[in-house]
Amino acid sequence: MSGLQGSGKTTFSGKLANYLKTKKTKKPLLVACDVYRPAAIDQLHVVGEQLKIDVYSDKGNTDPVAIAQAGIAHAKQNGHNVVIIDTAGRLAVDEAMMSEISNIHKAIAPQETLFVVDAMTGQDAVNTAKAFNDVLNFDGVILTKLDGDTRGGAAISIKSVVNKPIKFIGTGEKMEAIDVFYPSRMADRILGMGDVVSLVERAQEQFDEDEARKLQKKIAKNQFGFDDFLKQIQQIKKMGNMKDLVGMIPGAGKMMKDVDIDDDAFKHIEAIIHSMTEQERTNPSVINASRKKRIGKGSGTSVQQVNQLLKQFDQMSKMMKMMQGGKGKAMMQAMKNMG
Ligand SMILES: Nc1nc2c(ncn2[C@@H]2O[C@H](COP(=O)(O)OP(=O)(O)OP(=O)(O)O)[C@@H](O)[C@H]2O)c(=O)[nH]1
Ligand SMILES: [Mg+2]
Repeated sequence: MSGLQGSGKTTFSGKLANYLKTKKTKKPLLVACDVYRPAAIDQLHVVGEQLKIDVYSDKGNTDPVAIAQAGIAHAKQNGHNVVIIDTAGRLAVDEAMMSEISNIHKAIAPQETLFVVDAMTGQDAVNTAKAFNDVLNFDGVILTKLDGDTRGGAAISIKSVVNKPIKFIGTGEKMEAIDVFYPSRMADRILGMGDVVSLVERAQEQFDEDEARKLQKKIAKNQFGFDDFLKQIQQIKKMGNMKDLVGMIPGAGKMMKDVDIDDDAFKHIEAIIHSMTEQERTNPSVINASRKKRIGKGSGTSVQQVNQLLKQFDQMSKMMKMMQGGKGKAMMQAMKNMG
């Protein structure tokens, strides 16, 4: 993994390891080759712990080439079949960084050398890409931070200058915020058309057929409670942050550009549900005025907010019940009533 400081190498190393582990059932090892900042090594360990992926590091060692080689040996001994080597970046292209990354590259001859670049750096990204490519002749580009305001126009320039494919894009700080790069989608993005295809894909990834079937049964039996609701929220959250998701809806990205979407839009809802007792969650009809007061207090919200959630929940339960019964028309009417 090569690239300038802060471009997102460490983050992407984690994302890629996670992607390979879950989608391709590989057993990756992350190797920390940043010998300048002890915090950089810790950062990779934090990522590894979070993802339950092994990390190899050697804090006392100041030779990144030796660490990379030892990392590969460690992988062989421990049954890993992919090694991802995270390297140190510098603020700007300089000789020291180039010779360091080039030495690592020569010593380990990786199957794949990736260049990580921050999409927000705009046309500067092109010069950096060229400098790294001259030294490494890398195999592909990773474009990070595409969740920001940038449209990613640099993608086109980079491709035209180094003529290497863009392989993945990073769309957020979370470990799930990684997408395979599709030129047509990028073209749509640059033209501001949103990315419905990615949105549907993300929804499909999080969709759990068993859970859905269980849920259906519960709805049919009128047993859908707040615990199930909480589970649904958690699934939506796994799809990424709200601003990302909204940005994928055609037209919405532009419209919502200046609207501040709380990354944790469900915070209040979750707090309210967490303040309910088991009985209240499974049978919300027991929630009377004094219980509402208690729940509001416990969750740091107001009785109005509790009321609002209860009302929404009630409407949602009715709607789900209608969907079950196949009463399409009644459902449309209910949706209209909800505005
Ligand atoms: N919004 C957003 N932030 C990102 C993305 N990728 C990385 N970041 C953030 O960018 C910052 C720098 O990322 P790192 O992965 O530490 O960058 P690095 O290239 O390893 O930096 P050095 O190790 O200092 O060379 C961190 O705060 C990340 O959370 C992305 O796709 N979107
Ligand atoms: Mg790093």
